[in-house]
Amino acid sequence: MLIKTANFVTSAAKPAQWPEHQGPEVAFAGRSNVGKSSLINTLLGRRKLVKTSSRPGRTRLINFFSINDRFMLVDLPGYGYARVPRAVQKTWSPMIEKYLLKRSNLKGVVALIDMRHLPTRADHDLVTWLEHNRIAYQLVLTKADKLSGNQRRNQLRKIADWLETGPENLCVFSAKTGQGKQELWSVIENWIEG
Ligand SMILES: Nc1nc2c(ncn2[C@@H]2O[C@H](COP(=O)(O)OP(=O)(O)OP(=O)(O)O)[C@@H](O)[C@H]2O)c(=O)[nH]1
Ligand SMILES: [Mg+2]
Repeated sequence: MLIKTANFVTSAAKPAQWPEHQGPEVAFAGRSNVGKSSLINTLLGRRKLVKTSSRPGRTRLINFFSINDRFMLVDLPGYGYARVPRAVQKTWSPMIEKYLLKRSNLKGVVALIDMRHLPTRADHDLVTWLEHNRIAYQLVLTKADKLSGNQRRNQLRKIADWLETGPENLCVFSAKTGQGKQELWSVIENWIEG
């Protein structure tokens, strides 16, 4: 994918704030700190377009980015971060759920899981929920650079087992080395062209 332009469009807390449809959309979901914002920056080859942070809970609103004036990438707030105030947590999941269910130009969801750990209950719930609602998704294992080759192979198999899927359905990714970037782009291209 040749990125000619990548621009922040808006942040939204509620549907009225979603931007008007501008072609197809792909969203990025996963636990706080899993690397959603970093992954988007890596895909776009822009180091600082999307704000990232070593502290979980950085992204609190739904952020829309317009790419090549043709499609949008959507950075979602992370789930499952206990230290965010309860009141804030409570507004998060309905906000995300509404977006995923009602956004008619949404073509697919990239679901991120930290490769160093087994998926949490919340990760599992997200996958089940996406399947139940027939939303196309691609699983991505993040932070692959933090593991050795052997550890990567082991974790890939374990996580696939845990999610009751095959390792070929998991895209191994690193925002640091760019591993998995082309593979993920081809999935996204299929969604936005299909
Ligand atoms: N080594 C390494 N670090 C990563 C990778 N991806 C993300 N990180 C680091 O993990 C931390 C969290 O990354 P973010 O991209 O902000 O995570 P997020 O999922 O957007 O987090 P929230 O917005 O809080 O939900 C940052 O310190 C990143 O630098 C990766 O592939 N490799
Ligand atoms: Mg983020």
